[in-house]
Amino acid sequence: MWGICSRTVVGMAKSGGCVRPRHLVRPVSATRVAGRYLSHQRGLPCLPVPPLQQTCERYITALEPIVDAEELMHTKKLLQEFQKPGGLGERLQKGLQKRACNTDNWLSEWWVQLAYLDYRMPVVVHSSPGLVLPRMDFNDKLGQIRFAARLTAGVLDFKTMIDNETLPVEYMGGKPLCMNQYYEVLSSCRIPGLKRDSIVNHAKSSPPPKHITVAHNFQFFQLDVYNSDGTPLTEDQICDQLERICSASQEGNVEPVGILTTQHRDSWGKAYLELIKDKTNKESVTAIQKSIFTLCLDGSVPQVTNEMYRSRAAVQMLHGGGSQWNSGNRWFDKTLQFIIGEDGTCGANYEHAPAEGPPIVALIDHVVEYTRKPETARSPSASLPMPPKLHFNITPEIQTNIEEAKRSMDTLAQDLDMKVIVFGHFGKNVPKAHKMSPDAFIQVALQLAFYRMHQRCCATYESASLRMYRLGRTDTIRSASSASASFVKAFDDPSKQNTEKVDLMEKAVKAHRSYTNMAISGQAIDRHLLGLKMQAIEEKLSVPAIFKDSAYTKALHYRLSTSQVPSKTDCVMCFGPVVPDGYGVCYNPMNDHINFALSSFSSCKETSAAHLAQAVEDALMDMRAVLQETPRAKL
Ligand code: COA
Ligand code: HC5
Repeated sequence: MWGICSRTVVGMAKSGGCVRPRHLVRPVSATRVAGRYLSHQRGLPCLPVPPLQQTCERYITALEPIVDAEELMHTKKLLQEFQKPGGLGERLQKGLQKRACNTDNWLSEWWVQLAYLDYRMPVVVHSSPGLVLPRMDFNDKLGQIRFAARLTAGVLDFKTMIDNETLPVEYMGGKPLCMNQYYEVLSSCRIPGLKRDSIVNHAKSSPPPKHITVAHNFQFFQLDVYNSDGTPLTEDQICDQLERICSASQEGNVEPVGILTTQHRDSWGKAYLELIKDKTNKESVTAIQKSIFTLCLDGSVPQVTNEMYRSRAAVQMLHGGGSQWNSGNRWFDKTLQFIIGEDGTCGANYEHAPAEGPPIVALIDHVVEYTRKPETARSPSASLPMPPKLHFNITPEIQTNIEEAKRSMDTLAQDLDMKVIVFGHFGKNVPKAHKMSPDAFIQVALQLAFYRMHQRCCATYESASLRMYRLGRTDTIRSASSASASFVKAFDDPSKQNTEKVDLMEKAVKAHRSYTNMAISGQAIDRHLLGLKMQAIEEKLSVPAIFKDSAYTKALHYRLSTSQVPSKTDCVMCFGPVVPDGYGVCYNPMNDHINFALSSFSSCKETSAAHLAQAVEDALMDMRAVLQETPRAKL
């Protein structure tokens, strides 16, 4: 089951300055033993544990723009106490270093537990991102089915690369990246628990799953996508099967069992136990969990103007639009759901626990390229058995849970405000021409936009990839810095000269890029601090005072939660805010334009996704204008 033949369970693997038994290298499936995957993974360095003093100093620096002077003084004192020789900090640091030597990645397991499996808010909006593809060229049921078949064939094509371990290794700044997440996204599913969820990955079971789940009119079907000889079904075969599924599920008056997966995780954990008491229900749920992915063939949705189209599509991908629309045509615990409407709308939703956005986007880029290939002529094929429907017996208790889930989903759908914009004036080209990092430029513009709207700086999160390290996930780039604060405060000050504004802009952009470099090389502060806290819990020590401090609470209250997710396809990714008075901002910078999805909660009177969208556009334009108007010293 651990997939490493005994011959290899000898010797030691040296990596990241830490010698440890080779058997601690991550378990892999038997099919991958001799593969390139394993040797690639073994060559990756381990995530370092940053020096304690460095983190404490950098933490203080990061707090400067977001807490007041008194709070800062207090935190400094707490940190002095924490760091003193022979103190708690040293002890925890040693514990962490030991953990780093005994695991493949000291952080990953803790991170998945804390950030995802222990997090009890609904995965919908609060955790699972959506992805919107450009509108496709179909506008009826037949077009929907044909496209869905093509897309499915494209995913299977990508899956072949995963199965054969022929996926090209990715690089960042010339360094190879961990490829593990690619092996976690297909045939896997989250399972609700009463207090904590778990993930199953059936890709590793023998034999691996051969079917996908199709959702249509709130009904689920098991569609085998491989022939008995192991070859994938052709696009035509899939198309025929999807037509049969749609014909067999025209009746719309069905209980939307899938909506249960939109619930608060504690409620869903309870409802799940109730649901799977019934043998048929359990078999149906298992079939969904095991399936390679879910294909959601959505019912019609309200038609909107072209200008509103992407925002509406983002909502469809993020939560399905509420119980009267498509929120019940999903199984949100499923790691990967492709969503296809009748009007050319197409995208995905993914459950975040097993992987970050970039591997999902790479898969989708491949699929889109595949769907753009010219159609092959239809070839006659042997008839296949009807894909079985996954039945559910609905008891009165389950019925009540469904009604409750509908209500809470509708409240959440009502509350989520989403604005997608294509900023068309420039993309990465302009900052590059000014010798600035495009990502840092966009982040500084976000700081300016927020400051203009709210007259203050806020704790800001940007995802940084830790995939340079084995099993690496993310750390936080804290985009609000003292340099960005000086810049945003000066920018609209009429007493300041343009030369000073440009100088402050450059400093802010450089500070952001240098934080980014620090984060991607495992030297940022957030995961280290989290690790120290977890180490205290693990050692059954009292939680250090620095974590009970009001500054720490403020530092983690991310009113701006942001992420850059680049793609080859001109698509846009989206997610919800992480605090009630916050914004979620996902952006995809292309060469000459930038796609943004901005979200907020309507229940918060202070925030507005549309206003932030406007403020971001203005900030980007104003920053370019000042750069163009101001001659700069040669760099
Ligand atoms: N002058 C000119 N060009 C510059 C420059 C400068 N000063 N600084 C950077 N550039 C160029 C880069 O060379 C790069 O060129 P390319 O377009 O040819 O690749 C481009 O500008 C983009 O660089 P930059 O904008 O600095 O950002 P990045 O691509 O390094 O990305 C992060 C920064 C933080 C987004 C990235 O490191 C990361 O971690 N990504 C993963 C995030 C993630 O996982 N998100 C999803 C979470 S689920
Ligand atoms: C389709 C890609 C969506 C990106 C999702 C993302 O950025 O998730 C972040 C993950 C992390 O660990 O930083 C979390 N965030 C949405 C809260 C920024």
